[in-house]
Amino acid sequence: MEFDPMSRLIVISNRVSAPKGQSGAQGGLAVAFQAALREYRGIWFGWSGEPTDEFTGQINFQRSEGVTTATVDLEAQDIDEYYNGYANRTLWPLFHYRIDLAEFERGFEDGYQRVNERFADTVRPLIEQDDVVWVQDYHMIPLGHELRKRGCNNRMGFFLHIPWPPRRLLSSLPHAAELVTTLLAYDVIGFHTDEWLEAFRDYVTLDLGATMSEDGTIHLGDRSVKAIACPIGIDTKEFVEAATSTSARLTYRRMRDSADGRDLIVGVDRLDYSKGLEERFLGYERFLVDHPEQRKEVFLLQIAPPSRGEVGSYQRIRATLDALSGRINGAYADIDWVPIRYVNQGFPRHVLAGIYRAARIGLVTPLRDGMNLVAKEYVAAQDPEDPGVLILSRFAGAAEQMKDAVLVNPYSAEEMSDAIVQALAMPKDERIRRWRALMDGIEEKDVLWWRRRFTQELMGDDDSLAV
Ligand code: GDG
Repeated sequence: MEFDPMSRLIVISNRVSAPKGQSGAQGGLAVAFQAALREYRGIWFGWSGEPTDEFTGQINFQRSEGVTTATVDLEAQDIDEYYNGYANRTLWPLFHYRIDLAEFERGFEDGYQRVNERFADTVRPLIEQDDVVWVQDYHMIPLGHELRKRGCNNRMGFFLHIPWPPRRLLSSLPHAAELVTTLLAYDVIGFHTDEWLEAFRDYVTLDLGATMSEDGTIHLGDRSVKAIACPIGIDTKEFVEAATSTSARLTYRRMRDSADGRDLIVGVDRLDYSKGLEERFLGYERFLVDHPEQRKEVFLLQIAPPSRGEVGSYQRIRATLDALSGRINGAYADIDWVPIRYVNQGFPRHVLAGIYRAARIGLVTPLRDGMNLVAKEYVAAQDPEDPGVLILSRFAGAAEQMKDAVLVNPYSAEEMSDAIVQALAMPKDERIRRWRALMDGIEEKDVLWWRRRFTQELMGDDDSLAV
């Protein structure tokens, strides 16, 4: 398709981040969308994050630094059923292979459908004839279909930030076929990895009866959809700068001083069962048990800001980790050493960057993860002359790209313990060689690459881009 210079980009996601100016550091994704919206004079639409007594569809527009955001408030029942319900109690666990945690309730399904219809009704009048629409993530799967029903013939893309589950697993979702069929309303569907893409193709060909042409286009009825693997990156340049900023240097010093000559192992994750924190603590405990001579040579700093606290499975994982960190510390601590510093709060990005840089090991061990940006941030923050070692779960989407990390099976405490030993003993030349290869990867495919790769497929606007 030829790029139309008149096309605007309409990004739609559950939550929206307005630019925060020079002082407020933001995640790479927010920065990437804002840059895209400036380039294409677009609008970023989504839920404000706020409740309202009655849904009116009234849009709150804000314009800041060349970016227009448009947000709506949702009723408490919508938030319960759509966000805390279907999105985070049904789809999130199921798509992360946790069928044991998935809750199937008709009320959630109805709420999800209702909110997607409300979003469609609200955003539809904002979409002009030549606009291109890009919908984000599992909260909004049926939105494209709802927009088509409302006469929207624009180019529309969808990106899934979490894994796509295997076919047999997805079949356990009531009305899975209907839900997946709505996805075919989009023109382009993006996943982080080949693995998720293949699982999606399996489902639509084997369960929905779609066919696939040689270039990977999926055909079902009158729809033809391009499904691609398009791995997200971080804003690598910005993160390197953050890691060498004055504030990061101060944090680095503070960490080194408090480490008192010991090696720091760091983990940074939203407090989520998919991130494998329990298994990480158990793997680290295995290391302490198997290598008593190394015990007081290291410590683990686990930063885990709480998330989705209204959902029962998140309350339970939090309680489990409180108990487990307490037990491990009680069992192995000495008067001058504690094995785990477990911190339930978030930190500014430049502080995180300084902590990453001070850490000899980045321990990133999700049980399942669409991509995992922490793995990439850890690499970007390292000192090129003396880099640390990334230990990465095979089940993170990032493992498909980051083959020079020490890859582990997070379910195996022994493998995790061995990987820690290997990383601590790794000679400097091997650390540098592995880090360089990882860094090359995240420099080449950063968040800008990701955004351009997807919009190129959607808008056909940049032939010069290497794919
Ligand atoms: C979803 C998918 C996919 C964490 N603690 C703090 C903090 N963070 C930041 C990290 C990182 C981000 O949050 C987490 O990103 P992840 O990729 O690890 O995970 P999800 O939130 O689950 O994101 C995931 C991603 O979407 C993008 O497609 O990679 O697979 O699950 O940037 O640094 N940031 C600050 N303080 C903290 O304490 N400032």
